[in-house]
Amino acid sequence: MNRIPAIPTFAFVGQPNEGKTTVMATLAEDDRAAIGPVPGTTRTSRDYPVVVGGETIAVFYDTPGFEQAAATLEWFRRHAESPTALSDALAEFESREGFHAEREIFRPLAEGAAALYVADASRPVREVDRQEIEILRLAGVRRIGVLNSKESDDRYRDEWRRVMARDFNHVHEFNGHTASFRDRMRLLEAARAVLPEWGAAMDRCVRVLREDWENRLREVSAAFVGELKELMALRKRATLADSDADPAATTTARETLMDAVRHREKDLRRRLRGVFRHSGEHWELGELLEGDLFSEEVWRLLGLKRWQLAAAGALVGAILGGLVDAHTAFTSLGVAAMLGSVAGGVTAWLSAGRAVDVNIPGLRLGGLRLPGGRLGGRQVEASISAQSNLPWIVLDRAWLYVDLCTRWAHGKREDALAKVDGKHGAMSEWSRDEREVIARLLGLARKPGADPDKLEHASRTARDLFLAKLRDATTG
Ligand SMILES: Nc1nc2c(ncn2[C@@H]2O[C@H](COP(=O)(O)OP(=O)(O)OP(=O)(O)O)[C@@H](O)[C@H]2O)c(=O)[nH]1
Ligand SMILES: [Mg+2]
Repeated sequence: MNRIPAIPTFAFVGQPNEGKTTVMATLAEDDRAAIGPVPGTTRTSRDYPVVVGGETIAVFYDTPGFEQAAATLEWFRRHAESPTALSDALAEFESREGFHAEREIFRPLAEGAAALYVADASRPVREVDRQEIEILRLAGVRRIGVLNSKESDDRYRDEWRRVMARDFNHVHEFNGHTASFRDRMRLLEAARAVLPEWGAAMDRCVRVLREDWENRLREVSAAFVGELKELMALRKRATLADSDADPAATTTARETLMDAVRHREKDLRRRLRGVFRHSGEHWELGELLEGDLFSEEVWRLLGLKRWQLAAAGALVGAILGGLVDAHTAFTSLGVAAMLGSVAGGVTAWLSAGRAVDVNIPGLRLGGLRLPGGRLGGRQVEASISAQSNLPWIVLDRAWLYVDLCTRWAHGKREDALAKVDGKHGAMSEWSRDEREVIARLLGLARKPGADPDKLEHASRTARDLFLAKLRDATTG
Protein backbone atom coordinates (compact mmCIF):
# COMPACT_ATOMS: atom_id res chain seq x y z
CA MET A 1 0.00 0.00 0.00
CA ASN A 2 1.27 3.45 -0.87
CA ARG A 3 1.46 5.93 1.92
CA ILE A 4 -1.58 8.10 2.41
CA PRO A 5 -1.30 11.84 3.08
CA ALA A 6 -3.16 13.18 6.10
CA ILE A 7 -4.96 15.79 4.02
CA PRO A 8 -7.28 14.32 1.38
CA THR A 9 -5.33 14.62 -1.86
CA PHE A 10 -6.65 13.92 -5.35
CA ALA A 11 -4.99 13.87 -8.76
CA PHE A 12 -7.04 14.51 -11.88
CA VAL A 13 -5.84 12.12 -14.52
CA GLY A 14 -7.00 10.97 -17.94
CA GLN A 15 -6.71 11.61 -21.65
CA PRO A 16 -5.51 14.99 -22.91
CA ASN A 17 -8.33 17.46 -23.47
CA GLU A 18 -10.98 15.52 -21.58
CA GLY A 19 -11.65 18.36 -19.16
CA LYS A 20 -9.36 17.43 -16.26
CA THR A 21 -8.35 20.99 -15.55
CA THR A 22 -11.92 22.16 -16.06
CA VAL A 23 -13.27 19.75 -13.46
CA MET A 24 -10.39 20.51 -11.10
CA ALA A 25 -10.88 24.29 -11.41
CA THR A 26 -14.59 23.97 -10.72
CA LEU A 27 -14.10 21.72 -7.75
CA ALA A 28 -11.31 23.84 -6.28
CA GLU A 29 -13.03 27.13 -7.25
CA ASP A 30 -9.93 28.28 -9.05
CA ASP A 31 -10.61 30.29 -12.17
CA ARG A 32 -6.99 30.89 -13.13
CA ALA A 33 -5.85 27.42 -14.12
CA ALA A 34 -5.01 27.20 -17.83
CA ILE A 35 -7.78 25.49 -19.81
CA GLY A 36 -7.82 25.29 -23.58
CA PRO A 37 -9.21 23.46 -26.61
CA VAL A 38 -5.80 22.18 -27.67
CA PRO A 39 -4.73 18.86 -26.14
CA GLY A 40 -1.62 19.33 -24.05
CA THR A 41 -2.68 22.56 -22.37
CA THR A 42 -1.48 21.23 -19.03
CA ARG A 43 2.18 20.22 -19.29
CA THR A 44 3.23 19.75 -15.68
CA SER A 45 1.35 18.65 -12.63
CA ARG A 46 0.53 21.30 -10.10
CA ASP A 47 -1.21 21.30 -6.78
CA TYR A 48 -4.24 23.43 -6.02
CA PRO A 49 -4.82 23.44 -2.28
CA VAL A 50 -8.30 24.23 -1.03
CA VAL A 51 -7.73 26.69 1.80
CA VAL A 52 -10.49 27.89 4.10
CA GLY A 53 -9.71 30.19 6.98
CA GLY A 54 -5.99 29.56 6.55
CA GLU A 55 -6.41 25.79 6.78
CA THR A 56 -5.74 23.46 3.87
CA ILE A 57 -8.62 20.99 3.86
CA ALA A 58 -7.94 19.20 0.56
CA VAL A 59 -5.39 19.25 -2.23
CA PHE A 60 -6.10 18.75 -5.91
CA TYR A 61 -3.39 17.94 -8.41
CA ASP A 62 -3.92 18.79 -12.03
CA THR A 63 -1.86 16.62 -14.35
CA PRO A 64 -1.22 16.39 -18.11
CA GLY A 65 -2.96 13.73 -20.18
CA PHE A 66 -1.40 10.31 -20.71
CA GLU A 67 0.90 10.21 -23.73
CA GLN A 68 2.24 6.67 -23.64
CA ALA A 69 -0.66 4.60 -22.39
CA ALA A 70 0.20 1.42 -24.33
CA ALA A 71 3.88 1.35 -23.32
CA THR A 72 3.04 2.28 -19.73
CA LEU A 73 0.48 -0.49 -19.51
CA GLU A 74 2.99 -2.95 -20.86
CA TRP A 75 5.46 -1.89 -18.17
CA PHE A 76 2.87 -2.32 -15.42
CA ARG A 77 1.86 -5.71 -16.73
CA ARG A 78 5.45 -6.84 -16.45
CA HIS A 79 5.70 -5.49 -12.88
CA ALA A 80 2.21 -6.27 -11.74
CA GLU A 81 3.35 -8.44 -8.83
CA SER A 82 5.66 -5.83 -7.32
CA PRO A 83 4.31 -4.08 -4.23
CA THR A 84 6.41 -1.07 -5.19
CA ALA A 85 5.27 -0.97 -8.82
CA LEU A 86 4.08 2.65 -8.62
CA SER A 87 7.29 4.14 -7.26
CA ASP A 88 9.34 1.88 -9.51
CA ALA A 89 7.34 3.13 -12.49
CA LEU A 90 8.02 6.71 -11.47
CA ALA A 91 11.76 6.00 -11.20
CA GLU A 92 11.66 4.29 -14.59
CA PHE A 93 9.82 7.16 -16.31
CA GLU A 94 12.13 9.76 -14.76
CA SER A 95 14.87 8.48 -16.98
CA ARG A 96 12.89 7.56 -20.12
CA GLU A 97 12.62 9.84 -23.11
CA GLY A 98 9.07 10.65 -24.21
CA PHE A 99 7.46 9.82 -20.87
CA HIS A 100 7.23 13.35 -19.56
CA ALA A 101 3.45 13.26 -19.06
CA GLU A 102 3.55 9.89 -17.31
CA ARG A 103 6.20 11.19 -14.95
CA GLU A 104 3.99 14.12 -14.06
CA ILE A 105 0.95 11.88 -13.58
CA PHE A 106 2.66 9.31 -11.38
CA ARG A 107 4.38 11.80 -9.10
CA PRO A 108 1.28 12.77 -7.07
CA LEU A 109 -0.11 9.23 -7.28
CA ALA A 110 3.11 7.86 -5.79
CA GLU A 111 2.68 10.38 -2.96
CA GLY A 112 -0.67 8.79 -2.14
CA ALA A 113 -3.13 10.96 -4.04
CA ALA A 114 -6.36 9.22 -5.02
CA ALA A 115 -7.00 9.35 -8.77
CA LEU A 116 -10.01 11.15 -10.18
CA TYR A 117 -10.11 9.74 -13.68
CA VAL A 118 -11.86 12.26 -15.91
CA ALA A 119 -13.53 11.06 -19.09
CA ASP A 120 -15.76 12.79 -21.60
CA ALA A 121 -18.78 10.52 -21.54
CA SER A 122 -20.30 12.12 -24.62
CA ARG A 123 -17.92 10.07 -26.77
CA PRO A 124 -17.49 6.30 -27.00
CA VAL A 125 -14.91 4.42 -24.94
CA ARG A 126 -11.72 3.81 -26.91
CA GLU A 127 -8.93 1.31 -26.55
CA VAL A 128 -6.61 3.90 -25.04
CA ASP A 129 -9.14 4.63 -22.30
CA ARG A 130 -9.27 0.96 -21.39
CA GLN A 131 -5.49 0.95 -21.24
CA GLU A 132 -5.40 3.90 -18.84
CA ILE A 133 -8.09 2.40 -16.66
CA GLU A 134 -6.07 -0.79 -16.48
CA ILE A 135 -2.88 1.15 -15.63
CA LEU A 136 -4.60 2.71 -12.63
CA ARG A 137 -5.80 -0.68 -11.48
CA LEU A 138 -2.35 -2.25 -11.78
CA ALA A 139 -0.75 0.75 -10.09
CA GLY A 140 -3.00 0.02 -7.13
CA VAL A 141 -4.17 3.60 -6.67
CA ARG A 142 -7.52 4.42 -5.17
CA ARG A 143 -9.63 5.71 -8.01
CA ILE A 144 -12.90 7.36 -8.81
CA GLY A 145 -14.27 7.76 -12.32
CA VAL A 146 -15.55 11.23 -13.11
CA LEU A 147 -17.84 11.47 -16.13
CA ASN A 148 -17.60 14.98 -17.50
CA SER A 149 -19.88 14.98 -20.53
CA LYS A 150 -18.83 17.82 -22.76
CA GLU A 151 -21.92 17.49 -24.90
CA SER A 152 -25.39 16.91 -23.56
CA ASP A 153 -25.50 13.70 -25.60
CA ASP A 154 -25.56 10.85 -23.10
CA ARG A 155 -25.59 7.90 -25.53
CA TYR A 156 -22.27 6.63 -24.19
CA ARG A 157 -22.80 7.22 -20.52
CA ASP A 158 -23.94 3.67 -19.82
CA GLU A 159 -21.04 2.25 -21.79
CA TRP A 160 -18.61 4.31 -19.70
CA ARG A 161 -20.32 3.27 -16.52
CA ARG A 162 -20.03 -0.38 -17.49
CA VAL A 163 -16.34 -0.09 -18.28
CA MET A 164 -15.60 1.83 -15.12
CA ALA A 165 -17.85 -0.11 -12.79
CA ARG A 166 -15.48 -3.06 -12.81
CA ASP A 167 -12.39 -1.18 -11.78
CA PHE A 168 -13.30 1.97 -9.94
CA ASN A 169 -14.21 2.55 -6.32
CA HIS A 170 -16.96 4.83 -7.58
CA VAL A 171 -18.18 6.45 -10.79
CA HIS A 172 -19.59 9.94 -10.55
CA GLU A 173 -21.18 12.28 -13.04
CA PHE A 174 -19.87 15.77 -12.68
CA ASN A 175 -19.89 18.47 -15.28
CA GLY A 176 -17.06 20.98 -15.05
CA HIS A 177 -19.09 23.64 -16.85
CA THR A 178 -22.29 23.47 -14.89
CA ALA A 179 -21.54 21.97 -11.48
CA SER A 180 -22.91 23.99 -8.57
CA PHE A 181 -22.01 24.07 -4.88
CA ARG A 182 -24.48 21.21 -4.35
CA ASP A 183 -22.78 19.14 -7.06
CA ARG A 184 -19.35 19.79 -5.59
CA MET A 185 -20.50 18.64 -2.19
CA ARG A 186 -22.08 15.53 -3.68
CA LEU A 187 -18.83 14.54 -5.35
CA LEU A 188 -16.83 15.04 -2.17
CA GLU A 189 -19.37 13.16 -0.09
CA ALA A 190 -19.28 10.29 -2.56
CA ALA A 191 -15.49 10.27 -2.39
CA ARG A 192 -15.68 10.22 1.39
CA ALA A 193 -17.90 7.17 1.26
CA VAL A 194 -15.49 5.12 -0.83
CA LEU A 195 -12.21 6.32 0.70
CA PRO A 196 -12.55 5.28 4.33
CA GLU A 197 -8.88 6.03 5.06
CA TRP A 198 -9.75 9.72 4.90
CA GLY A 199 -13.06 9.37 6.71
CA ALA A 200 -12.51 11.97 9.43
CA ALA A 201 -10.47 14.29 7.22
CA MET A 202 -13.09 14.14 4.47
CA ASP A 203 -15.86 14.76 6.99
CA ARG A 204 -13.97 17.79 8.11
CA CYS A 205 -13.40 18.94 4.54
CA VAL A 206 -17.10 18.72 3.68
CA ARG A 207 -18.13 20.35 6.95
CA VAL A 208 -15.71 23.25 6.57
CA LEU A 209 -16.83 23.83 2.99
CA ARG A 210 -20.47 23.86 4.04
CA GLU A 211 -19.75 26.30 6.86
CA ASP A 212 -17.76 28.44 4.51
CA TRP A 213 -20.68 28.53 2.08
CA GLU A 214 -23.06 29.52 4.86
CA ASN A 215 -20.66 32.31 5.83
CA ARG A 216 -20.60 33.52 2.25
CA LEU A 217 -24.38 33.66 2.15
CA ARG A 218 -24.36 35.63 5.40
CA GLU A 219 -21.84 38.02 3.94
CA VAL A 220 -23.97 38.51 0.86
CA SER A 221 -27.12 39.08 2.93
CA ALA A 222 -25.33 41.67 5.04
CA ALA A 223 -23.94 43.33 1.91
CA PHE A 224 -27.43 43.60 0.41
CA VAL A 225 -28.88 45.18 3.53
CA GLY A 226 -25.90 47.51 3.87
CA GLU A 227 -26.24 48.57 0.28
CA LEU A 228 -29.94 49.35 0.49
CA LYS A 229 -29.42 51.40 3.63
CA GLU A 230 -26.58 53.36 2.11
CA LEU A 231 -28.55 54.00 -1.05
CA MET A 232 -31.52 55.37 0.79
CA ALA A 233 -29.31 57.60 2.88
CA LEU A 234 -27.36 58.86 -0.10
CA ARG A 235 -27.50 62.62 -0.67
CA LYS A 236 -25.66 64.72 -3.24
CA ARG A 237 -25.71 68.47 -3.31
CA ALA A 238 -24.87 71.24 -5.74
CA THR A 239 -24.64 74.96 -5.13
CA LEU A 240 -27.06 77.22 -6.91
CA ALA A 241 -25.77 80.09 -8.97
CA ASP A 242 -27.55 83.44 -8.67
CA SER A 243 -30.75 82.32 -10.22
CA ASP A 244 -33.13 80.39 -8.03
CA ALA A 245 -34.08 78.14 -10.89
CA ASP A 246 -30.59 77.05 -11.77
CA PRO A 247 -30.85 74.06 -14.10
CA ALA A 248 -27.09 73.48 -14.03
CA ALA A 249 -27.04 72.90 -10.28
CA THR A 250 -30.06 70.65 -10.53
CA THR A 251 -28.38 68.61 -13.21
CA THR A 252 -25.11 68.48 -11.31
CA ALA A 253 -26.73 67.23 -8.12
CA ARG A 254 -28.78 64.68 -9.99
CA GLU A 255 -25.88 63.37 -12.03
CA THR A 256 -23.50 63.26 -9.13
CA LEU A 257 -26.02 61.12 -7.31
CA MET A 258 -26.57 58.87 -10.30
CA ASP A 259 -22.82 58.40 -10.72
CA ALA A 260 -22.46 57.56 -7.06
CA VAL A 261 -25.19 54.93 -7.38
CA ARG A 262 -23.52 53.43 -10.46
CA HIS A 263 -20.19 53.42 -8.71
CA ARG A 264 -21.68 51.71 -5.68
CA GLU A 265 -23.13 48.99 -7.86
CA LYS A 266 -19.73 48.31 -9.43
CA ASP A 267 -18.14 48.14 -6.05
CA LEU A 268 -20.83 45.81 -4.71
CA ARG A 269 -20.30 43.49 -7.66
CA ARG A 270 -16.58 43.42 -7.05
CA ARG A 271 -17.22 42.37 -3.45
CA LEU A 272 -19.77 39.74 -4.45
CA ARG A 273 -17.37 38.25 -6.99
CA GLY A 274 -14.75 38.07 -4.27
CA VAL A 275 -17.10 36.22 -1.93
CA PHE A 276 -17.52 33.50 -4.54
CA ARG A 277 -13.85 33.45 -5.52
CA HIS A 278 -14.19 34.78 -9.00
CA SER A 279 -11.00 36.65 -9.74
CA GLY A 280 -12.54 38.99 -12.28
CA GLU A 281 -15.59 39.68 -14.33
CA HIS A 282 -14.77 37.06 -16.92
CA TRP A 283 -18.20 36.83 -18.41
CA GLU A 284 -20.26 39.04 -20.66
CA LEU A 285 -23.38 40.07 -18.91
CA GLY A 286 -25.77 41.34 -21.55
CA GLU A 287 -28.11 44.32 -21.37
CA LEU A 288 -29.95 43.32 -18.24
CA LEU A 289 -26.86 43.52 -16.04
CA GLU A 290 -24.54 45.55 -18.27
CA GLY A 291 -26.99 48.24 -19.33
CA ASP A 292 -27.04 51.51 -17.46
CA LEU A 293 -28.71 51.28 -14.10
CA PHE A 294 -30.95 54.18 -15.07
CA SER A 295 -31.95 52.88 -18.46
CA GLU A 296 -35.62 52.37 -19.03
CA GLU A 297 -34.85 49.22 -20.99
CA VAL A 298 -33.15 47.63 -17.98
CA TRP A 299 -36.09 48.50 -15.77
CA ARG A 300 -38.45 47.02 -18.31
CA LEU A 301 -36.40 43.83 -18.56
CA LEU A 302 -36.47 43.35 -14.83
CA GLY A 303 -40.21 43.21 -15.18
CA LEU A 304 -41.35 44.50 -11.85
CA LYS A 305 -45.05 44.98 -12.19
CA ARG A 306 -46.15 48.51 -11.72
CA TRP A 307 -48.65 47.76 -8.98
CA GLN A 308 -46.05 45.82 -7.03
CA LEU A 309 -43.71 48.76 -7.07
CA ALA A 310 -46.44 51.20 -6.33
CA ALA A 311 -47.49 49.22 -3.30
CA ALA A 312 -43.95 48.91 -2.02
CA GLY A 313 -43.26 52.55 -2.80
CA ALA A 314 -46.39 53.56 -0.96
CA LEU A 315 -45.20 51.72 2.08
CA VAL A 316 -41.83 53.42 1.99
CA GLY A 317 -43.58 56.74 1.66
CA ALA A 318 -46.02 55.95 4.42
CA ILE A 319 -43.19 55.11 6.77
CA LEU A 320 -41.48 58.36 5.89
CA GLY A 321 -44.64 60.32 6.39
CA GLY A 322 -45.23 58.72 9.74
CA LEU A 323 -48.46 57.21 8.49
CA VAL A 324 -47.57 53.76 9.66
CA ASP A 325 -45.35 52.50 12.34
CA ALA A 326 -42.85 50.52 10.39
CA HIS A 327 -42.65 47.32 12.23
CA THR A 328 -45.82 47.05 14.17
CA ALA A 329 -48.81 48.20 12.17
CA PHE A 330 -47.64 46.87 8.95
CA THR A 331 -47.60 43.14 9.15
CA SER A 332 -51.12 43.06 10.44
CA LEU A 333 -52.49 45.55 7.98
CA GLY A 334 -50.76 44.75 4.75
CA VAL A 335 -50.21 47.20 1.96
CA ALA A 336 -53.64 46.91 0.40
CA ALA A 337 -55.44 47.50 3.66
CA MET A 338 -53.21 50.40 4.48
CA LEU A 339 -53.73 51.98 1.11
CA GLY A 340 -57.44 51.71 1.50
CA SER A 341 -57.32 53.50 4.80
CA VAL A 342 -55.13 56.47 4.04
CA ALA A 343 -56.00 59.41 1.93
CA GLY A 344 -54.80 61.47 -1.03
CA GLY A 345 -51.12 61.82 -0.28
CA VAL A 346 -50.48 58.13 -0.54
CA THR A 347 -52.67 57.43 -3.52
CA ALA A 348 -50.70 60.07 -5.38
CA TRP A 349 -47.69 57.80 -5.11
CA LEU A 350 -49.62 55.21 -6.97
CA SER A 351 -49.82 57.32 -10.08
CA ALA A 352 -47.76 55.58 -12.68
CA GLY A 353 -45.87 58.64 -13.71
CA ARG A 354 -44.49 59.12 -10.24
CA ALA A 355 -43.90 55.53 -9.36
CA VAL A 356 -41.97 54.94 -12.53
CA ASP A 357 -40.23 58.07 -13.63
CA VAL A 358 -39.17 57.38 -17.17
CA ASN A 359 -37.00 60.44 -17.63
CA ILE A 360 -34.86 60.34 -14.60
CA PRO A 361 -35.94 57.15 -12.95
CA GLY A 362 -35.85 57.10 -9.26
CA LEU A 363 -34.51 60.54 -8.59
CA ARG A 364 -36.09 63.41 -6.85
CA LEU A 365 -34.51 66.65 -5.98
CA GLY A 366 -35.21 66.89 -2.36
CA GLY A 367 -36.24 70.26 -1.07
CA LEU A 368 -35.07 71.92 -4.25
CA ARG A 369 -33.80 74.97 -2.58
CA LEU A 370 -32.70 74.46 0.97
CA PRO A 371 -32.24 77.17 3.53
CA GLY A 372 -28.77 78.61 3.14
CA GLY A 373 -28.02 78.69 6.82
CA ARG A 374 -28.37 74.95 7.23
CA LEU A 375 -26.39 73.85 4.24
CA GLY A 376 -23.82 76.59 4.14
CA GLY A 377 -24.94 78.10 0.85
CA ARG A 378 -27.89 77.89 -1.45
CA GLN A 379 -27.91 74.34 -2.58
CA VAL A 380 -29.98 71.69 -4.12
CA GLU A 381 -29.88 68.15 -2.82
CA ALA A 382 -30.50 65.03 -4.78
CA SER A 383 -31.62 61.82 -3.15
CA ILE A 384 -33.38 58.67 -4.19
CA SER A 385 -37.07 59.19 -4.11
CA ALA A 386 -38.98 57.28 -1.52
CA GLN A 387 -41.26 55.78 -4.13
CA SER A 388 -38.57 55.16 -6.63
CA ASN A 389 -38.01 51.82 -8.26
CA LEU A 390 -34.31 52.33 -8.05
CA PRO A 391 -33.53 50.33 -4.89
CA TRP A 392 -35.54 47.44 -6.30
CA ILE A 393 -33.63 47.61 -9.55
CA VAL A 394 -30.33 47.66 -7.66
CA LEU A 395 -31.47 44.72 -5.58
CA ASP A 396 -32.74 42.75 -8.56
CA ARG A 397 -29.47 43.23 -10.41
CA ALA A 398 -27.43 42.33 -7.33
CA TRP A 399 -29.56 39.23 -6.90
CA LEU A 400 -28.99 38.19 -10.51
CA TYR A 401 -25.31 38.88 -10.11
CA VAL A 402 -25.06 36.61 -7.09
CA ASP A 403 -27.03 33.99 -8.98
CA LEU A 404 -24.45 34.25 -11.73
CA CYS A 405 -21.50 34.09 -9.30
CA THR A 406 -22.90 30.93 -7.72
CA ARG A 407 -23.82 29.27 -11.00
CA TRP A 408 -20.73 30.14 -12.99
CA ALA A 409 -18.41 27.17 -12.63
CA HIS A 410 -14.81 28.23 -12.11
CA GLY A 411 -13.68 25.83 -14.83
CA LYS A 412 -15.88 27.48 -17.42
CA ARG A 413 -13.78 29.55 -19.80
CA GLU A 414 -14.06 30.96 -23.30
CA ASP A 415 -16.04 34.06 -23.86
CA ALA A 416 -19.24 32.22 -23.13
CA LEU A 417 -22.09 34.59 -22.49
CA ALA A 418 -23.76 34.52 -19.18
CA LYS A 419 -27.35 33.99 -20.15
CA VAL A 420 -29.07 36.47 -17.94
CA ASP A 421 -30.85 38.49 -20.57
CA GLY A 422 -34.59 38.39 -20.69
CA LYS A 423 -34.91 36.91 -17.27
CA HIS A 424 -37.21 38.67 -14.90
CA GLY A 425 -35.95 40.13 -11.71
CA ALA A 426 -36.39 38.07 -8.60
CA MET A 427 -38.31 40.75 -6.71
CA SER A 428 -41.40 40.39 -8.88
CA GLU A 429 -41.45 36.71 -7.93
CA TRP A 430 -41.23 37.37 -4.22
CA SER A 431 -44.38 37.39 -2.16
CA ARG A 432 -45.97 40.59 -1.05
CA ASP A 433 -44.95 39.89 2.52
CA GLU A 434 -41.36 39.45 1.47
CA ARG A 435 -41.36 42.69 -0.47
CA GLU A 436 -42.80 44.39 2.55
CA VAL A 437 -39.78 43.35 4.56
CA ILE A 438 -37.57 45.17 2.09
CA ALA A 439 -39.88 48.14 1.79
CA ARG A 440 -39.83 48.58 5.55
CA LEU A 441 -36.05 48.64 5.53
CA LEU A 442 -36.01 51.18 2.69
CA GLY A 443 -38.45 53.44 4.43
CA LEU A 444 -36.62 53.45 7.73
CA ALA A 445 -33.23 53.82 6.10
CA ARG A 446 -34.39 56.90 4.24
CA LYS A 447 -36.13 58.52 7.15
CA PRO A 448 -33.97 61.08 8.92
CA GLY A 449 -33.93 60.41 12.62
CA ALA A 450 -35.59 57.00 12.32
CA ASP A 451 -35.68 55.01 15.53
CA PRO A 452 -32.36 53.08 15.54
CA ASP A 453 -34.01 50.06 17.19
CA LYS A 454 -36.59 49.87 14.48
CA LEU A 455 -33.97 50.26 11.81
CA GLU A 456 -31.88 47.54 13.39
CA HIS A 457 -34.89 45.26 13.62
CA ALA A 458 -35.80 45.89 9.99
CA SER A 459 -32.18 45.24 8.96
CA ARG A 460 -32.09 41.95 10.82
CA THR A 461 -35.39 40.82 9.35
CA ALA A 462 -34.22 41.66 5.84
CA ARG A 463 -30.88 39.89 6.40
CA ASP A 464 -32.69 36.77 7.57
CA LEU A 465 -34.96 36.88 4.56
CA PHE A 466 -32.03 37.19 2.15
CA LEU A 467 -30.19 34.40 3.89
CA ALA A 468 -33.16 32.04 3.73
CA LYS A 469 -33.66 32.82 0.04
CA LEU A 470 -29.98 32.31 -0.75
CA ARG A 471 -29.94 28.99 1.10
CA ASP A 472 -33.00 27.88 -0.80
CA ALA A 473 -31.37 28.75 -4.07
CA THR A 474 -27.98 27.17 -3.50
CA THR A 475 -27.98 24.43 -0.89
CA GLY A 476 -30.06 21.53 0.28
N1 LIG B 1 -18.77 22.19 -23.59
C1 LIG B 1 -17.93 21.72 -22.67
N2 LIG B 1 -16.62 21.91 -22.87
C2 LIG B 1 -15.79 21.44 -21.93
C3 LIG B 1 -16.24 20.79 -20.75
N3 LIG B 1 -15.16 20.45 -20.03
C4 LIG B 1 -14.09 20.87 -20.71
N4 LIG B 1 -14.46 21.47 -21.86
C5 LIG B 1 -13.59 22.08 -22.86
O1 LIG B 1 -12.68 21.09 -23.30
C6 LIG B 1 -11.41 21.68 -23.54
C7 LIG B 1 -10.36 20.93 -22.74
O2 LIG B 1 -10.55 21.20 -21.37
P1 LIG B 1 -9.34 21.12 -20.32
O3 LIG B 1 -9.92 21.24 -18.98
O4 LIG B 1 -8.23 22.05 -20.70
O5 LIG B 1 -8.91 19.61 -20.58
P2 LIG B 1 -7.67 18.86 -19.95
O6 LIG B 1 -8.08 17.45 -19.79
O7 LIG B 1 -7.14 19.55 -18.78
O8 LIG B 1 -6.66 18.96 -21.18
P3 LIG B 1 -5.05 18.88 -21.16
O9 LIG B 1 -4.55 19.83 -20.15
O10 LIG B 1 -4.72 19.28 -22.55
O11 LIG B 1 -4.72 17.47 -20.88
C8 LIG B 1 -11.52 23.14 -23.18
O12 LIG B 1 -11.75 23.89 -24.34
C9 LIG B 1 -12.71 23.16 -22.26
O13 LIG B 1 -13.35 24.40 -22.26
C10 LIG B 1 -17.65 20.62 -20.59
O14 LIG B 1 -18.13 20.08 -19.60
N5 LIG B 1 -18.44 21.11 -21.56
MG1 LIG C 1 -5.37 20.44 -18.39
